[in-house]
Amino acid sequence: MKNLITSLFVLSAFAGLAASGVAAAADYQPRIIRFGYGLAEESNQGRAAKFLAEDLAKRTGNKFKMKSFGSASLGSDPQMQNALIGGAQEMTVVSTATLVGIVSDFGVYDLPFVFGNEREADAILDGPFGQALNAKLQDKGLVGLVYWENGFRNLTNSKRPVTKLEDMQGIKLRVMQNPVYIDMFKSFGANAVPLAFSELFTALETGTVDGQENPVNTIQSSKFYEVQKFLSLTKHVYSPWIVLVSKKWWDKLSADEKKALQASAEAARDFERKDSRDSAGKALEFLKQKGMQVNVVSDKELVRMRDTSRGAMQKFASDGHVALIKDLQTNLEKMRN
Ligand code: KDG
Repeated sequence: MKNLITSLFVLSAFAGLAASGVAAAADYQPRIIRFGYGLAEESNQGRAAKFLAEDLAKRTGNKFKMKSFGSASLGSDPQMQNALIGGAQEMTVVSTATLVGIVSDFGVYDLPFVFGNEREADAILDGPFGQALNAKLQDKGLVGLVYWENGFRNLTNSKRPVTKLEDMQGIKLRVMQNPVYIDMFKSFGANAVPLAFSELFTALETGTVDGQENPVNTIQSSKFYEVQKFLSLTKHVYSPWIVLVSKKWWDKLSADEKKALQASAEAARDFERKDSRDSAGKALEFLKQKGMQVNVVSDKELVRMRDTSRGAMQKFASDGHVALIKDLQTNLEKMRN
């Protein structure tokens, strides 16, 4: 009898320990991160989001569990920005062009023909200029961690090849919801139609708009080749993405957690830029194989476009951004000399 009682006691002790162990395990909740983005899962943006989640889990021993939501399933870029500000979502990656309603200075990255190549873009974005711009997000409830590459933007449309400025006359061209893009394409003679990215494919498919402009990686991953015939390589703007964190959530993190998140974001940045650049050439070949008629716009015509778009730059400058533009130009001149 005595042994039976002892065994029962030992068993119940083990059960208690096991339960408390399970309880301890159940009590441990990894920090959940909802990371929203606008492009398809199979895109440079989606691959970088996956890389970030894996790197973060590895770097922190699964202390963070990042769940990625692509194809604007958590909302458009502006909607996700607002969700972060309100604390309803932890992270996103968005186009800097959609941030101008929160910090108008981000419109400087939308000015046409500013960056000559990716090297210049990386140096400005990752250097003091880009970091100073990021700092302006903090009192708006956002933390900018790093910039990723959307890339150099090119024109597509269903009407005709754009070989010269005049070919844009009357084309209903979807642009991002951003005054610089609207002013730029109006100056080219296009009928600029601001529209959220998530509505773009349907707008092209139904003929609501005739064309759009995006990097070749996006044209491929968003299947625009299915509804666009002509691709004209202009590289008229270098477009960054920015990885954002909700400041409400960020402020609850420890110093080590912030350090880990920043380090993973930087590792994902380096992965994403390489992936985007390695993919761009393949994307262009893919688009040709899918039947897109591709033309390279001549330097002479690009100079005409740049000169014609000066009005958009001047309008942006006159809206309180003269010093910002001068600062960017000084940084670029230093790099080029
Ligand atoms: O959510 C989509 C954005 O991240 C970005 O791709 C936007 O380039 C963009 C566009 O044309 O809207």
